[in-house]
Amino acid sequence: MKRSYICPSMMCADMFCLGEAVKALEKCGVDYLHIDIMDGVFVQNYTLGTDYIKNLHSFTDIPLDIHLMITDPSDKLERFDIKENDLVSVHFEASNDISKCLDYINSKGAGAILAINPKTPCDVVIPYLDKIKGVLVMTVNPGYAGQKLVEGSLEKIKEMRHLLDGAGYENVFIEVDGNVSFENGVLMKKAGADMFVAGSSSVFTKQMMLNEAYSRFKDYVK
Ligand code: S6P
Ligand code: MG
Repeated sequence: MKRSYICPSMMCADMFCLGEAVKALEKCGVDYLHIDIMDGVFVQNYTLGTDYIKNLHSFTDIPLDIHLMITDPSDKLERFDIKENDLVSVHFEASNDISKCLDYINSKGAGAILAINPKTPCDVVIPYLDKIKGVLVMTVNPGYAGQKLVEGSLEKIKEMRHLLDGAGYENVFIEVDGNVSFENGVLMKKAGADMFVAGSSSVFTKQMMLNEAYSRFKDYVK
């Protein structure tokens, strides 16, 4: 059984207690902090930005999993403080030049991820398999936390795993993002997901303390 990676989604953290949340997540030993960057164009919402990433890098050694929901990222990637060991995902639907984006991310020593929206078919990733560490299968339409899982998401994860394995890319991981609740996490893992973006429906649930929710989620998806 492959190891699972957990990435708490920082847009779901209480912004007034951000430092405490990051320290608690350090203690938990989380793998990555998931950082949602939205530009109000590719998606309707605006969230975190370049300064947030820079400040977080100086505050913690936890690597970042930067999810860029912005139009034409190839023109903008240089504005982001990307460190070695970070992961950076660009959306297939948003990119004017995907190869250029992936090459740039790889040149920084970070891991490149290609993200696809729920309606985008799995096979669009095929031309890029040599350049990516993972694919990000969105299981909600990007833009907001707290949404319901899009129907067909589990089948899509299975299809993606089948496609990757069939093409000889067993090492390319599958990240899932959107309503990755405790229960959905288990089903997503079974379907072939390796990396779990944990937001308001799991690690940042209001029902329990952050460290308690994290260790519970870890038990569910391990
Ligand atoms: C959504 C964004 C996500 C959310 C996460 C929230 O566009 O990319 O990373 O922050 O999905 O998790 P939840 O459990 O509230 O759906
Ligand atoms: Mg995200």
